[in-house]
Amino acid sequence: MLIKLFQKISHAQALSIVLMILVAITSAHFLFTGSRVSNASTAIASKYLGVYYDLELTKRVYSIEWGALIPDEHREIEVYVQNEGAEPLCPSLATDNWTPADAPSYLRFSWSSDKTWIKPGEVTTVTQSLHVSSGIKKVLNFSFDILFQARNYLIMEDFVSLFAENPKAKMIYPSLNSPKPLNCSAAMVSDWTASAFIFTKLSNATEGLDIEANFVDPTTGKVHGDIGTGIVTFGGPIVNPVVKYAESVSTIESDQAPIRFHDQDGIYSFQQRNGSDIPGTSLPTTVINSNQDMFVIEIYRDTAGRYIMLCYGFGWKGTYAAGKYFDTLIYPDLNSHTESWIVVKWDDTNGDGFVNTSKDGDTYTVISKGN
Ligand SMILES: [Ca+2]
Repeated sequence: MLIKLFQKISHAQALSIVLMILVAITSAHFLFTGSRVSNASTAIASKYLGVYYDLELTKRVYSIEWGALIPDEHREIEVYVQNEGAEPLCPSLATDNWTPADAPSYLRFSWSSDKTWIKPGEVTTVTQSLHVSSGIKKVLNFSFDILFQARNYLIMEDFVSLFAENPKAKMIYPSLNSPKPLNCSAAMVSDWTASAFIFTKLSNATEGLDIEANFVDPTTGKVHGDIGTGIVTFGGPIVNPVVKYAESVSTIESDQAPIRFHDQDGIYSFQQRNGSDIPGTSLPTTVINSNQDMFVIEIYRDTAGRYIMLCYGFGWKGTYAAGKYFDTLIYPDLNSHTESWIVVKWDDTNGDGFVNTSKDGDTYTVISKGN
């Protein structure tokens, strides 16, 4: 019918009819929504990140045009982010400078990335999403900055992607045997018991002992596994050669763990990788394995690109407490754990001689954390 109508009128008349229809549709749209939102974001990329509109990496992104938005609309814009640095990076996006200041109460920005980590030169697709609240009433303009940031260290929040869902995850147990690699002592069954708190969260892990040459090099204490392997192990440097290697001052720095065990004449403490003391972490051996202990949980990436998670206390109770602490207080709230390492003191507050969770009466005090 429309074609027949057009045949009976001039070209100019047809054009004006089309315009009238368009205006009618647009007006109806405005009437229906009651408001119209349009604007853009300034894109600010940190050093070592290149942000592009195209996969060929020819058009750099300086701003994101959100265009016209209506209430309850969800808009997604994809960009390509390249690692222009020399080491793997984990991208993360943040927002800043919202105008008006209360805009985040009706505009929700979120983002996702195809890859958690991008190798040097590699590209990941980042999807930016903006959702407009259905309750927005007034016509307004907005603007905000999008900060493309990156970090080169791991944080607890990465646990799911780097360990729990990693098809190349390994759980290495310090064996009860002796002799062992690096002259480590025989471990205790409690180190294994503590491991269960994490092992149950790993969907694809293989298990092995520190005396198995395909898990740990018997001469160096270095773990085996190609890039991307996620390794979890419990027990400290006295019983665990993986930890002993990671804490040795003779180990190359890029293979060293962030935190180090220190024994000063029977006073145990934790130090940073650079040898500086961490205040508040000293405990005499007389209270360890009795009613107090101190433990560390830490994750880092080694030179070969393996992800490593170490958990241990000064004594066996501290190691067990580390497992319970991760299970009950870190894992359920991973998103708020942006630290690479955490040192916690355990107290047997309910005096039963056993390691209980905080709900069951014992006390856990965060002494220090960082990345
Ligand atoms: Ca207790």
